[in-house]
Amino acid sequence: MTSYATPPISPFLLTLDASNATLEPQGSTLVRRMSDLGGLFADVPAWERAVADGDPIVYTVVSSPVPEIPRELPQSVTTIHPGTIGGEFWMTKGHQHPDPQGEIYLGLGGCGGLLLFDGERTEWLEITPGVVGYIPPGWAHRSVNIGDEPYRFLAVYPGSAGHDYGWVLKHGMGLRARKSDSQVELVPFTPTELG
Ligand code: PAN
Ligand code: ZN
Repeated sequence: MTSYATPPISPFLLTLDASNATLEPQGSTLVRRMSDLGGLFADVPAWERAVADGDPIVYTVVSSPVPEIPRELPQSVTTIHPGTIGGEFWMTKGHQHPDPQGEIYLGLGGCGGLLLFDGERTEWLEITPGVVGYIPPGWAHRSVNIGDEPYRFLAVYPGSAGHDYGWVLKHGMGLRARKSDSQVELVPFTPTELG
């Protein structure tokens, strides 16, 4: 038998209810409200009004019990609610993996965009139920709900990857996803937006 510094957890079955975004067994749940998304939307006054006007839940992340430690392969289901701030679709904070590691997203419900940025190049992938988006190592990633119903996806990523949110605040994500005549309009970040 292989010996590990941190023993892996035991094999188990995970039951995924895609329409309710529940996992059984279930680990922790993260709730991100509008007030947690400071500095991310271009229209700051519109973001401030949304925070003052009930500070809605923008997205939740329900995790399985697999820990975020080296060699494990954690999973989680993200649900982003529909909405816009100053015309920009509701979205996740977005992050870079400090330990450059790949990740997959499987669409479960609704319609979303996966925005990828490696510091120079941007990619935009649209994800619907049954579609897998691949995030290569070194690409920061953000998810966007581009529909009128909750957008849900399963994420599977290496436990050593980590989550660096400061990278996105500093470098942006290359593009913003805006609603325009019921379509998605991708507009570049302006240099003055970046610190
Ligand atoms: C996902 C994300 C999740 C929430 O599980 O962590 O969708 O997005 P933020 O972490 O950007 O708030 C993932 O990419 N994990 O690595
Ligand atoms: Zn990630």
